Amino acid sequence: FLEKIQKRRTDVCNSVAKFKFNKKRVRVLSKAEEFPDDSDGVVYWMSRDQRVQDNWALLYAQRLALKLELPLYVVFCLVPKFLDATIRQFGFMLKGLAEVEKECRELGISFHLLMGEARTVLPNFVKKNNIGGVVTDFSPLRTPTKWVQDMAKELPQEIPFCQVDAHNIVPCWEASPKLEYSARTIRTKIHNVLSEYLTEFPPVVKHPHKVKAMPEPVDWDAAHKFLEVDRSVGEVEWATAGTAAAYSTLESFCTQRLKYFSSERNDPNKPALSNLSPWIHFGQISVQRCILMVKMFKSRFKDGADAFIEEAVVRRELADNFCFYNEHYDSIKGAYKWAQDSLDAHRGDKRPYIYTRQQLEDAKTHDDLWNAAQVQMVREGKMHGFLRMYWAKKILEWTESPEQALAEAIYLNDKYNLDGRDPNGYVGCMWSICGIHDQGWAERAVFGKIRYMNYNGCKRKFDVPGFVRKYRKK
Ligand code: FAD
Ligand code: FO1
Repeated sequence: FLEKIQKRRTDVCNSVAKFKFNKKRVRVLSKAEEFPDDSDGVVYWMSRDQRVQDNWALLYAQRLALKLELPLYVVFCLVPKFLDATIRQFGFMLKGLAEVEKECRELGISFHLLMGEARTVLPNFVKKNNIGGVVTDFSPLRTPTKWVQDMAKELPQEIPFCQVDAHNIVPCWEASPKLEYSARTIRTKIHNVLSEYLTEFPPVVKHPHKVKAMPEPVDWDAAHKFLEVDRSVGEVEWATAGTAAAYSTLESFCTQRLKYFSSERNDPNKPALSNLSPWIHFGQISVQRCILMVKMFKSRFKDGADAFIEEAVVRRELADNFCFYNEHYDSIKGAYKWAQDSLDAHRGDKRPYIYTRQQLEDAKTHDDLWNAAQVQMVREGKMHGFLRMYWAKKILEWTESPEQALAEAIYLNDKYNLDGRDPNGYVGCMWSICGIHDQGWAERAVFGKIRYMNYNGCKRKFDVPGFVRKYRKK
């Protein structure tokens, strides 16, 4: 599987220097566009896309470094806290970065883990190593966006600084120049240009231009000590961090689950999902790679492949579009007017149950299916996609207000899911609780026109007692 992928890259071309790089993936963030003459290196400031191969940002940085005959540095700036991430997510991320460090060393690329926000640690690194230009990757979320904006201010003005969307197949700013209403409106825009962007990747090659001295190995213990996070959340057994494990998950998906993906992906008792979201969230695998691989199986499993492309391309890029163009992407204020008005009109409706954050977190509601879904998320770090909708909608029904419901859903989703703290998550919670990317439905108590889901609806779709038995609280 791995050899097949590596061969496909070198078949495309044996070096990114000769590859026709699609400039629409790049945004220049600085006034400066040219490297100062006496530069001693190029930096790729890695953040969202934490992998070496199949990474358009790293490929762009290497292409510049090869052209200017300069050494290449990859720098990751570790923050002590990130939204509600715990040791569970940071541990997974750091293990994946250790694999990046190893792969960089083998390619003669200098990998550095700096501790602190980029604006406090990266400008010094740039000066100390006389770096002539910085490339970074793209996330539409407000915290990473602020990191990039602050960096653009802190970097010396003569240093070119650019951003590459290495996460989406169609770059977010190319897919649409505005906030899209639903999957229906963005789908056509994406499919119209997909063939231009869904290309093979050239390989990141062994870098010929040497840094003065390769860095000391990263002190991963110091990195763990540096974190100021909740250390009580257990690590996840089923998912091994890193790109190698991501590839084997992709392989098992294509060979064993893709054929059921279309028909059984909404049944939490059936092994039909790709299970790729933790590695996709941390950028340890490229969605573009996943799609290229799934397409190789399309002749055998057409429905599965089409359904996967819809989810992993259209739905995922729609989530980035929402967070990129709507600053209130995690607030009721970010919902459509019809939804805000409808939730307001039912603000005074009596809630059938009211639960506190602690009761929700401890899976102590009256609903055994909801509790089982919560236990699955806490225990395995990944709640089944179909259940996330039911789970979030019940939180709307069982809390004082839509604002509180959204806050609880986001808090729990970000704290326990490995794939949390992601545009997909904010959109998932907003879709469930205030109907973004959805239409209005028959008006009812509490929900207003927000799409309703209930226990009996789940019983019609899958074996609820079977799922409850698996995740009963120990
Ligand atoms: P698969 O069904 O195999 O999908 C493959 C990939 O397609 C996913 O990894 C994801 O990148 C993308 N995808 C699938 N469904 C969606 C969707 N509805 N919207 C956007 N992209 C999608 N996804 C996250 O990545 N992080 C989250 O924190 C998250 N929270 C959610 C919260 C709620 C309330 C809801 C309703 C959905 C949430 N989702 C989230 C979307 C979806 O549930 C997960 O992406 C999916 O379950 C991840 O598991 P998988 O990779 O096995 O999914
Ligand atoms: N990005 C960083 O550049 N530095 C970090 O220390 C960091 C920690 C982190 C922890 C959990 C998590 O889910 C994401 C984290 N990210 C970090 C952000 C990530 O790279 C993406 O930018 C975000 O997930 C937004 O898409």
